Amino acid sequence: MIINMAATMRSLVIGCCVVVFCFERARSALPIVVNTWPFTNATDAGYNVFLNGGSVVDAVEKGCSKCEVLRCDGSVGEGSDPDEDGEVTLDAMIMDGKTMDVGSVGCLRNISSAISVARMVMERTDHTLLAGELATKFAVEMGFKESDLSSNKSDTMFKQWRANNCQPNFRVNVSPDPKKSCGPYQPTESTRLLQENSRNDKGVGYLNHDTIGMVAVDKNGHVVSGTTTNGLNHKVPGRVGDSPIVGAGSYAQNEMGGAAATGDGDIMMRFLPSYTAVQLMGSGMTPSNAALFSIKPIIKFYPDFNGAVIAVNSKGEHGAACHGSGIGTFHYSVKDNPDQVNLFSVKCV
Ligand code: SD4
Repeated sequence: MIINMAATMRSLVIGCCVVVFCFERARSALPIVVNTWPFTNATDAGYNVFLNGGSVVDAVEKGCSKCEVLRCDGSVGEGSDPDEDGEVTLDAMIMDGKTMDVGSVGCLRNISSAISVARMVMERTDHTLLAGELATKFAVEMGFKESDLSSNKSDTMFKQWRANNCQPNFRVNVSPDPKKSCGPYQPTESTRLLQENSRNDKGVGYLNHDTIGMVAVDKNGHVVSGTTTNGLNHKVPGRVGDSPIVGAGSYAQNEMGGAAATGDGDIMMRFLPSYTAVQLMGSGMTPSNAALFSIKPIIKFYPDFNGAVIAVNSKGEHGAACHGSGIGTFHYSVKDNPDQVNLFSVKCV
């Protein structure tokens, strides 16, 4: 259910844009830009592309780029959430719902503009996903500059984590005991049961909003989705999350809509929630219900999972759903008029 963030509608100026906390039913107006979390500068940047006559693909790229450059919330993009070795790597994707073309990058090293590299994969190759070191090589060929993605913040996060015996971490069934010690690790003989697969002790229950997921629809109903993120803090080096995976991090299909996810990607990517939400909207479900039903199967298997999905149909109606005490209430940003960004909230189920 979409809820009110205030008893009466309130507006304030955040950065360059007017933000209004909304509570009425999600209306439809095109063009529209919708993104996860209150990253209103990104929403604004995406919508400005439409005002300047740009395409919906440009809108999603520019909107997501804005968060990479601003490091929205101090945690999207470079400079935060290092892996176990202290390195920051990025995941991103962009999907064009008109052509069903996709470009994505996973575990991208040393290139800060991951969403733009993803767009290059979409437009300059016949592939869908490039990963790691060789995705960096591709980016350099396409004219991107290499740079160190770490920062004082990520270095401090890494040092503190090491000082805390590398807690929490994502290792299981290894020795020494990963709940007590840093690596290097070796596999143990035994393996654990699914029921023991708690996620809250990994720190993923306390999201630091290190991902932006965006859906934009132009005035002709052309739908595009995108994501960009540094993934999860202290991830195992080489880890690729849900954000660059088609149907998991985001999905777009004209005449149906678009969706994007945020949260515990290792779990979410097993259920393709963005794909599910878009298909449900295609069969007539409201965006709010489509988002809700896309996360229900996840909850069944992982009752302590934390995550959220935004959904926008091709008419510009939107909704969201979330789960988990680590989020509680999920906020997302919408811009469907030149004057203001609207912030919507949903209580997690
Ligand atoms: C991931 N889904 O890599 C991302 C993390 C995220 O807000 O969304 N954080 O698992």
